[in-house]
Amino acid sequence: MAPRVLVTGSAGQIGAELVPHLRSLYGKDNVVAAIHTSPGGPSLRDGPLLTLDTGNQAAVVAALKEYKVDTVYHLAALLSATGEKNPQLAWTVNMDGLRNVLEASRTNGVSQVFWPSSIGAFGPDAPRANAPQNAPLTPTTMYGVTKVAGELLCNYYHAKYGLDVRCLRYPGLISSVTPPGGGTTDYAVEIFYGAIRTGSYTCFLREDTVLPMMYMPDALKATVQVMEAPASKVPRHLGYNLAAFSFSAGMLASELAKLVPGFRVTYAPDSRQKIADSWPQSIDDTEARRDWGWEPDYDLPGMVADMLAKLTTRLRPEGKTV
Ligand code: AKB
Repeated sequence: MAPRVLVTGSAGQIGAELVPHLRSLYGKDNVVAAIHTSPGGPSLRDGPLLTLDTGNQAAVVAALKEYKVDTVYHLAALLSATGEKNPQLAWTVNMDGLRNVLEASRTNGVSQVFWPSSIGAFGPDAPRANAPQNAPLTPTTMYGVTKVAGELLCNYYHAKYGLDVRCLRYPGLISSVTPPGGGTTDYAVEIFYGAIRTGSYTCFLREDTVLPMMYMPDALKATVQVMEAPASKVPRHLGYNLAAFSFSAGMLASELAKLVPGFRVTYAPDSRQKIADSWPQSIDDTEARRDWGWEPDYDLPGMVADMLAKLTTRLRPEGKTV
């Protein structure tokens, strides 16, 4: 039987693609998209859609009951750069929302919860290269603090109440659907818009900044894979390290320039550089591969070619110049 799913943060970077993906797998009526401040795109409107503030536990409970939900993907959160501008709000949105969802879930018969952690959980004490699963987690951003505390809370709910919470540490995600918003890795999406619209881009990170990244189709694949794996294959309820490829801003610019002749990138690092410098450059995801068979499909050239083709079609319909 198909799960009855609630996705919070449906208008966000992951939600905007995860909702249509889950609806294609489980049926439109079985996936409820919850939005908060942003209305979200048309793809959310071909199934149940509701406005939900995850800061309000009673409202979360009401949504679970109304739609007879048994599986929650709790994606509503502030990202790293927005979080550093307003750390108190980041704590409130990211932590109160998670606690409310976990508590509402365990008291209302929800059997599975997915929650996204991030490479933001790492800090300067983790090795820069191939950060292992059990590296010290000492983030220097409020976003990272909420990711570490959130992982611990997920793990607690599993140990104390038996709630089946599953959690991935996503790398920077690159989406052809959702415009970037509030992340440190957003440059890797913005750069495509620059290449297509003006043939140029000013990058807010240094050219040599290397970060772990992943194309959204792989992130969707990993998310569904970890959620559908039998419980015996998912012994970890803290976040699983997850990796696809790592590149520097300069490497991405060069790869794009192969397909967009004359593409020019300049570099003007801002406050987000400090956040990027506190994260590892690459991630060891051996446990995800071993436990539930994780394997990415896209490498850097594959992602760039696909992303460019999809965005070009969207931004320049019928060959018109934007
Ligand atoms: C961000 O940049 O804040 C996110 C992340 C790496 O978690 N994309």
